Amino acid sequence: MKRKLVVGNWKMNGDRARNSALLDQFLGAMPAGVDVAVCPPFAYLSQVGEILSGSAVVLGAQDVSEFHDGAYTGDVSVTMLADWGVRLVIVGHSERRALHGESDTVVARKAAAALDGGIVPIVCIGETLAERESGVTEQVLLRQLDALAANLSPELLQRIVLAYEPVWAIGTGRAATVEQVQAVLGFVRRWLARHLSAPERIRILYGGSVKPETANGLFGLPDADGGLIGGASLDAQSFLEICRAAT
Ligand code: G2H
Repeated sequence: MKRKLVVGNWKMNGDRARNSALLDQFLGAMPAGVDVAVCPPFAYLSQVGEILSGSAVVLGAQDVSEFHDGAYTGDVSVTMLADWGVRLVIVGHSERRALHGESDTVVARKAAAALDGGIVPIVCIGETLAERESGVTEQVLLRQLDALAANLSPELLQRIVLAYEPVWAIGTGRAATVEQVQAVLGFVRRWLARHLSAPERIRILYGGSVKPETANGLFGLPDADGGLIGGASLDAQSFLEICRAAT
């Protein structure tokens, strides 16, 4: 069985004092047997990278430009992320898709840029509540996944991490049921099988209001290889409990 991966997505939260207190508490009790990463805002990558150095926790980022350099005010390139010691980057989070108009193609290009710079992209996919209720969940996922296959060679595709995050379960406290999650993860795994020679090697995470109480059930699913954790990753005890559930 693959080792599970638990990623804390801090979103636009934190400050120097809180970051340091959170990580001190977390690192002091971090369980073995699970891969863990945290993705602070860009502003704190340097601080968090220093705190994590020498620990087993991987430094991640929340976004990357699809471009390598140039006149892209406010953007951060993969080379810059690598310079900070970043090894994982979230791309296509639904908040970026919805609030910054990122299309499936842009998301796929960001994943390609990350891989080109030696950083593993965690590509987020997921449907909105309206899409689920109108019965088009699989079509939406297929559209998002097909954009990846159109922009990444099978060799590159084999190196990504996927995160299924139903938009209606993000930050709402309304987690998807284990049956709903497994149905989608199984669908994604079958899509991977059509495109890759080793689909089982891809890690598929679940994200969306994961809490210590729900982590065990989610991580026990046949196709769940870990979690992308937002709100609960800002509390050291909750994040520790979720990481323990993944061991
Ligand atoms: C989903 C998740 C982390 P939360 O966005 O990416 O956040 O756990 O707060 O729903």
